[in-house]
Amino acid sequence: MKLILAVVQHQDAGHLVEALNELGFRVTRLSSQGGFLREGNVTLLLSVEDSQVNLVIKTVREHCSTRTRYVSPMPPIAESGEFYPPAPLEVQVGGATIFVLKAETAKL
Ligand code: 2BA
Repeated sequence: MKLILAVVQHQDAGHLVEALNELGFRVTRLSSQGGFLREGNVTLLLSVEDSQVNLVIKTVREHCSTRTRYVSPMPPIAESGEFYPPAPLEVQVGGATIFVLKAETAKL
């Protein structure tokens, strides 16, 4: 068995969970937050057979898009009377960040 953790963007999570359910996968959806952008994202938990890992990854790839975000860096300490606002930093987010871990499942 494998435990798959998939960090995905909110916009993609609904369709992705539907698709995984239609394929027969059980999914737990957790609200999470990225440490860098401090924006909400979604972490999906799936326990699957080893042979199903590739199908899950393929399905995630099909439903998750890369998006561009712009982050405003902290302004530099201003010299007397001078102010140069820093240019926004372009950041590519997604499609998804996936972790695959060995797992044993027990249902109590
Ligand atoms: P965030 O931490 O909010 O990161 C959002 C995006 O910002 C990242 O997209 C990446 O392009 C950029 N980024 C993150 N840390 C950076 C840094 N120190 N310097 C420059 N740019 C940085 P993704 O790589 O697609 O990650 C999307 C989300 O997936 C992350 O949100 C985080 O919640 C999760 N994630 C990504 N890598 C992870 C890891 N190694 N461990 C745990 N969670 C991870």
